[in-house]
Amino acid sequence: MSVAADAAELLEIAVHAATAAGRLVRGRPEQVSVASTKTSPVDVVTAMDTAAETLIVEQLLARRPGDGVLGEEGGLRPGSSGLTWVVDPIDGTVNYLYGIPAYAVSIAVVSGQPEPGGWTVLAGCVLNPVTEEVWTATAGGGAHLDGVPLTGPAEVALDKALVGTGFGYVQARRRGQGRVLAALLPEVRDIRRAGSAALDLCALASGRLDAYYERGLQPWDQAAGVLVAVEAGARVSGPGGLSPSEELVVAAAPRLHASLLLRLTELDACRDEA
Ligand code: LIP
Repeated sequence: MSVAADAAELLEIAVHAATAAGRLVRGRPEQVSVASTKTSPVDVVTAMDTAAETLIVEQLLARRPGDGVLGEEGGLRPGSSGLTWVVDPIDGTVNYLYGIPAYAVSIAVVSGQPEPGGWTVLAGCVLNPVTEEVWTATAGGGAHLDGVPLTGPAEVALDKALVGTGFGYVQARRRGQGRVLAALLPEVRDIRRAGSAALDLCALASGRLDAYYERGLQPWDQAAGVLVAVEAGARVSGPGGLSPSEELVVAAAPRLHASLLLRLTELDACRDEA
């Protein structure tokens, strides 16, 4: 089977699992409560995050038992096939907790090390259970929204750019992000904080944002969304133009990407404030 066919089959498996999880998550109980917290008291996990991840892992391993899985809630489960699924069952958990309809199921499959910079993302999908929009991409195969090809963000000047961003869960990180945001705000069209990196990267790929940047994204927050943005034609990098990573993700059309990355570097965007 050719690489493209392999990728198409992997994508079909991802979409199938995301659709099942989306159905489960959409059945949001009236009262959603915090089951536990992680890196800080505001970094929350709900019972639905865990239930959705369990369902996704079952679906993926039923089709591909030899693969590994890196999940936001369950961590890394190594495989023997050389492929690893990178899973965020609910990206935008705080939105989910508050009933804000901006959260997503994000599933990607990678070869290589299951970490940004060490992996090659082969296929990915991001599903918004509320709008039922499904963004998909395969490496070299382009990006689509509900099957329609995406052409990516427009090239605009920084001072005309609608910029998406987000903030971490730890105070020192947020202080640093607030410093950068305060400097950038008067220099752009406006800022949007939707609360889900996966949806932000897909919004960029769909031309609903001109640029996006965020420090602190975990592998599962960015795996599928970065592939969708890249395959739609955006330039996506980390600091210094290297691979996108937890340090920083910057995404936009090539020229805007260069000016935003330069400005974020000047603003020392990768420095937290103790
Ligand atoms: C969220 C990201 C978002 C970021 C939040 C959080 P989660 O992921 O998608 O961009 O600003 O702090 O990391 O925790 O909902 O999976």
